[in-house]
Amino acid sequence: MHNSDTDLIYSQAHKQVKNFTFDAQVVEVFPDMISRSVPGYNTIIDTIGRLSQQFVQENSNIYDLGCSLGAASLAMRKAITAKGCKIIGVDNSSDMVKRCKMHINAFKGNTPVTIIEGNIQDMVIENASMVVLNFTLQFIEKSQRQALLSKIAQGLKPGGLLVLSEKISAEDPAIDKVLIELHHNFKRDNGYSELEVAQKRSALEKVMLTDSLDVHKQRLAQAGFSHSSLWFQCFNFTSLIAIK
Ligand code: GEK
Repeated sequence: MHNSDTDLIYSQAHKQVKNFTFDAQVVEVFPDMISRSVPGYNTIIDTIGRLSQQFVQENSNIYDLGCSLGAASLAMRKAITAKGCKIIGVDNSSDMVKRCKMHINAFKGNTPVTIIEGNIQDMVIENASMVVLNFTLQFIEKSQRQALLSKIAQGLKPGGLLVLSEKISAEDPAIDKVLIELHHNFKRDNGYSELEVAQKRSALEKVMLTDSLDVHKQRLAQAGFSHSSLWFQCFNFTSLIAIK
């Protein structure tokens, strides 16, 4: 039995699997899709809330880049105690932005949230005490990732925090294979069929390109972050914190 919010996008055989996009069909099932596909997603969202309580400074901006339906923005809005702050969520999918605005307005909170439709690569980041890239950098072209991280570091105040969550590839192919298999098992355990796992993999192949943990850490150092560390890993899904 499935209800209408269940992700069934790849449950039937597609003649040709198109590149994955964040369209209306995906938006409809997104909360179900992300929690059944990303191990630790809820833990990461909760922790982003906790980190915001710790790191958000008074009279500063908080950015949620690639905000989808605003889960991280909502977690931060609930947790922030600092005064005079503004949360800015950005996504370039108009279907996501439409639904995100409804979602945000359905909850109350003291910190104002503005949702903007746009490319995070064109956004000005300024007076920021916290920036979240929760599984978004992996959709940016590899050659443009350094520039984006450098811009974020420049827009952060001293002591400001970046949360960078990414699906990674392991340097060692033998380990990579094990992590991928564990992830596919996780999806099967969450009710995805063999066909769904295979078709989703091929839809993401060209639009989601993963880096190793080392590459992420080097980029963060190059961008000007003084400290960075992995704080979460489950299989090939990770989250890092970096402090300016
Ligand atoms: C969450 N952070 O639930 N500019 C703006 N948005 C973009 C861009 C871009 N260049 N590229 C991709 N996106 C969310 C989950 S999902 C991750 C993030 C996933 C957006 C895209 O439209 C989508 O909404 C989001 O980044 C990635 O905490 O689905 O694997």
